Amino acid sequence: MSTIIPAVKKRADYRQPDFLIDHVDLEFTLIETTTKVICISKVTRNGSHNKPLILDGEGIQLSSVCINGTEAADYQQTDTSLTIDIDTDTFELRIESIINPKDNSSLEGLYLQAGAYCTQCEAEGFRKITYFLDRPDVLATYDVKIIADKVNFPFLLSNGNKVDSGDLSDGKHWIKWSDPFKKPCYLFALVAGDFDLLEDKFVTQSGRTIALELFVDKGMLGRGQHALDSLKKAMKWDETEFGLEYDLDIYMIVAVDFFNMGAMENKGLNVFNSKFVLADAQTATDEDYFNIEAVIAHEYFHNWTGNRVTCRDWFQLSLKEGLTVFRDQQFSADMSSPIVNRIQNVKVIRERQFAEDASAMSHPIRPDEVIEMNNFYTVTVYDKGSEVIRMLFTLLSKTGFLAGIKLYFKRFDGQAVTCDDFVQAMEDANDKDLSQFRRWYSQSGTPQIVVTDTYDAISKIYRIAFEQKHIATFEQKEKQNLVIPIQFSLLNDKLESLNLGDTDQQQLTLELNETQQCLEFYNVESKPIPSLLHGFSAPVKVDYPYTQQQLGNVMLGSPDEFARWDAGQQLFSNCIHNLAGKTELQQTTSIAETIAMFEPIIESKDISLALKAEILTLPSFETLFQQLDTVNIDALNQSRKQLFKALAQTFQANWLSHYSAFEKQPYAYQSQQVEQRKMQNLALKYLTLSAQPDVEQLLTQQFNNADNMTDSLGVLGAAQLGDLDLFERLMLAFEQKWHADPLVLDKWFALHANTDRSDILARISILMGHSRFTINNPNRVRALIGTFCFFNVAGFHNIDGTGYKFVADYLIKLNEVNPQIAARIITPLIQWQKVDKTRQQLMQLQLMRIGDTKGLSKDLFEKISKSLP
Ligand code: B3K
Ligand code: ZN
Repeated sequence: MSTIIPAVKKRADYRQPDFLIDHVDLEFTLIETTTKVICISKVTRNGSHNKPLILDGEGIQLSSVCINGTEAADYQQTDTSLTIDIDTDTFELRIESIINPKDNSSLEGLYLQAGAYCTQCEAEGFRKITYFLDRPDVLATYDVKIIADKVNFPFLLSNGNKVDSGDLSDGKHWIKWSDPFKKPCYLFALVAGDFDLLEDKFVTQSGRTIALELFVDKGMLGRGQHALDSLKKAMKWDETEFGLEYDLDIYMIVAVDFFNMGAMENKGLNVFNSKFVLADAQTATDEDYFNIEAVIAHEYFHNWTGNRVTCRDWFQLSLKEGLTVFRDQQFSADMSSPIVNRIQNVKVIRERQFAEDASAMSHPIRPDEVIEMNNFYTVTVYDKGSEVIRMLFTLLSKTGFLAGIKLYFKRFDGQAVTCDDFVQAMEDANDKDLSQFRRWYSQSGTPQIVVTDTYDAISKIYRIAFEQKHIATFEQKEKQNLVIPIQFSLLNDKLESLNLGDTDQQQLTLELNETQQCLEFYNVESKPIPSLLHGFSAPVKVDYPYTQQQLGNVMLGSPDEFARWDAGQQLFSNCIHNLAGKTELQQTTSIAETIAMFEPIIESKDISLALKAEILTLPSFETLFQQLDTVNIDALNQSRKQLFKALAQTFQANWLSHYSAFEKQPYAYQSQQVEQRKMQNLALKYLTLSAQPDVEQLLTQQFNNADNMTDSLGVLGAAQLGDLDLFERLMLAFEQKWHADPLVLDKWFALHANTDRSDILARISILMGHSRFTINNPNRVRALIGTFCFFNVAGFHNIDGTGYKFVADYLIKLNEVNPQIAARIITPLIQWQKVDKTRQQLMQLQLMRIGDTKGLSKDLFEKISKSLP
């Protein structure tokens, strides 16, 4: 690889900062390519030492350095730092410099895109704005003055409260903001532009009135209400559930079109990807509505878990992210269907987190080594991090968990702390030893729980043994036993749950902390079937030698809805994995037997529509992929399609009745309607696959009559799955209708990218030239290139290697524009460990090509160097 090797940072190397900054005065004069930044910091030496002050900075043109009002001469600059020799212990440091927001395509630091200035500082973007101690354990209050042209930038926003403003003679104006809460620089934000503004109020539990302001692109006001409503729900929920109230007098959210992630929790001024703000029935799907509510809540919840108590160093990222994801998941569950939510959470773990654990990028939720911090905003840190918090919630009970949270804020409000500090608070508040549980923070990998059981008909004793197994991960060979809460129940052959305790207790939680633990049950009349891992009580894989018949019983009889869904998924998975290599007759029989087990589900009137739709949805290719050690991609893809089709044909009549079961109502994002649309659109997919004679008519009708995006996309998805010519016609009509709406067009780009046709690469190349496509916008790149990479199995993994090469070519270009997005999209390419040798070599070849790129970013370097053998 052609690069100078970037430095590895280690968690164990943490040292307190040599200097502290407790107040910052910033002044920005916004000019496209020459923005002037004046940063005045009140600096104090931390402890007694004579080390110099070393500030971080990247791509900054330094104009002057003054100490206590006098120009300093004694400083040295490198590409990434400014070292100032100083022997005073407390001083005022004034740094004036120039930056270029217009040419900043990395969307990190201060950038100008689509006529608006915007910042993104987490994790280490503040150093692209000014020389500073860019680390989360330096907490300061900020006063910020922004000066800009008044016509083009009527809104000048920053953190905290607006304290002053004025006009200047040259058509410019200025606004001054003051944030009274101490914060690390990663929570700093500035936005300047012209927006439409949606305003509202929230009265807190203590009676304070908070001004809510939502800034959207001109003309988008009608799409902001759902986000604002979601914010109010989140504010209320955090008061009721966690007793946490908002602290500033104003809460602002700005939606921008150019953004690397979903959103950012800057103090009092959240910046959002417009995808997670804007919604109306015509342009947003039910899923979009759901995600907006969840992301708005997530960023809001950060105000306490992240901002008031923040991270000591970036290795502790899960301190705020794992906890905040857990909080947003609980919120979403309370706002809609808990079971559908839990299933979605688990899919993320099984499809993506297990994949990360099995790859060269495996890391514990609290990583030990990092080259580029942006590479660690991962499903492991976020979603497995949330599962770890959830296990604490299970082990300590809701009351115990909330007591721990209370103590955590009492101890650490206003500080930058560690994951250990968090666990300590949980431990102290509950008087429970969590020393072994702490290993979840330091150990990577997916534990496997092997369950075996025996039944003795004479003594009527049932024994069930749980064993935890840990396989080595790429970066960590030695593993230790964890504390794993396993919730389970036992079913008899009449599908009744056995009583497992003294009282009427159907479910037990085993705290598995040894290699193997065995439980005994007496007076058991016949051999029961265990229903395991209720609610996905731990992020593990469970291995029990179920027969298909037993799985069928768990699916029908378990008292836990998650376990019922999971059993159904295992039934499907087993069937799919066992198809290859069988004769045609054997295949037909096995498929028919599996499908027959779902008859009571599809015909059930008792089961909720949401759960029914989930049970009748096949496991994704990604989930199936993660269940195997080595994968024959073509066979797996083929077998999944085979079962899909058979399911469509066998239940054709049921699909038709499900499709037509509900009366059409005007669109509302409301649980019952959401569930009905979900079922209808699932049925439509199956009807299309079953080659239902009048299906084209059904599709066209729904497409033409749809008053909402969920139903329109439902048609396109079905037509695509059925490989119908109609698909192309409808796509054309869709594009004509939505040409001017980039967020909607992203859905169209993504559908194209996921098409299973031999001309897929030509198709994507043409779309790259589409007038609305630009490599500079992460949403467009994710929609087109990201979708191809992550979801188009046949195209990406084409055995001729063209898919890999295509992606590599693109990533080489994207490396120069936006390294963060390039490093996200490369994920499927570095996950070559489970595919066949031929593909492994083809993938590695492309990784080497990218690795040889001149000017390779740290982001890509880290992933490629780890993944190449
Ligand atoms: N904290 C931000 C993510 C920042 C990502 C930096 N590459 C959003 C969130 O998790 O809420
Ligand atoms: Zn977050």
